[in-house]
Amino acid sequence: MENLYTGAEITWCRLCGNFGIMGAFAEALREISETVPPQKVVMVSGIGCHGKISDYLNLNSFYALHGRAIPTATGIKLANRDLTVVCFVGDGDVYAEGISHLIFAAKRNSDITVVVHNNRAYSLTTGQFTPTSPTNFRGKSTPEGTPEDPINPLCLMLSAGATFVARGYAGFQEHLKELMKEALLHKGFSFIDVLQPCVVFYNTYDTYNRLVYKLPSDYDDSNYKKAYDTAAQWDYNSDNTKIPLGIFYRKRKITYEERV
Ligand SMILES: Cc1ncc(C[n+]2csc(CCOP(=O)(O)OP(=O)(O)O)c2C)c(N)n1
Ligand code: SF4
Repeated sequence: MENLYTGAEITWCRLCGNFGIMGAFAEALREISETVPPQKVVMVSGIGCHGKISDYLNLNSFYALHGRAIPTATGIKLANRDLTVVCFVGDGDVYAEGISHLIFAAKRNSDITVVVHNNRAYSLTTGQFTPTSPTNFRGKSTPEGTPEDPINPLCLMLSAGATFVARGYAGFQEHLKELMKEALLHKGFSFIDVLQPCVVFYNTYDTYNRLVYKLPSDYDDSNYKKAYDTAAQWDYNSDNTKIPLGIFYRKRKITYEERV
């Protein structure tokens, strides 16, 4: 396989979690390139620090509008069913402005993969709070702390009908690569929320390094109720509850493209 990187200058901050996400994806693609040839892959990114991944990887790519990566991706997939379509989106991008698109793509079981760079801040625009920021998060738009509680995106996706629901951590690149391979090969709507520390506006490395753990190898990912309970385990406002990582739920179900 040819070099996957374009050689464009990378302007992410040193130690940004986006490096772990891009590295995991490039390696995942390399390992499944016989099944999923890179020329059949399309990346669709949102607008934000995360979106620059489209500049750095030498793949077919589309910079969508902020919040609109998913409808772009579902359209590409519907019209070109032999393509593997992957969205790289931010938590501000997809859990705020683009939330309805995320819910409907999961509901329809559109055969795309969504990777969320969840740094829990709008970072490109210098640190406003997003739907996953903890209560009292202090940023440019909330100097006295946000008065809102965070959402739990995994519970949301399970409720909406996603057929592959996972959480990864940018600090565990090898583990994230395995999640990405499974997500790309899954037929149906695949969702990976990736904990992505932003070293400038919300540096969560120490907290995550202390709290994350991998789901055990005998975890049953076909059990919906168990998946929901496991997803609800992490209290987004707590610095003490453990954070499970892995594939929470997986199910084969007729896709939107198969139905239409
Ligand atoms: C329609 C629209 N709304 C708002 C913006 C301004 N905007 C650009 S990037 C951004 C924040 C991105 O935050 P997030 O999606 O969390 O990505 P990050 O920068 O953290 O990777 C916003 C609000 C825009 N470009 N277009
Ligand atoms: S501001 Fe945060 S998210 Fe953006 S490149 Fe820097 S560390 Fe990464």
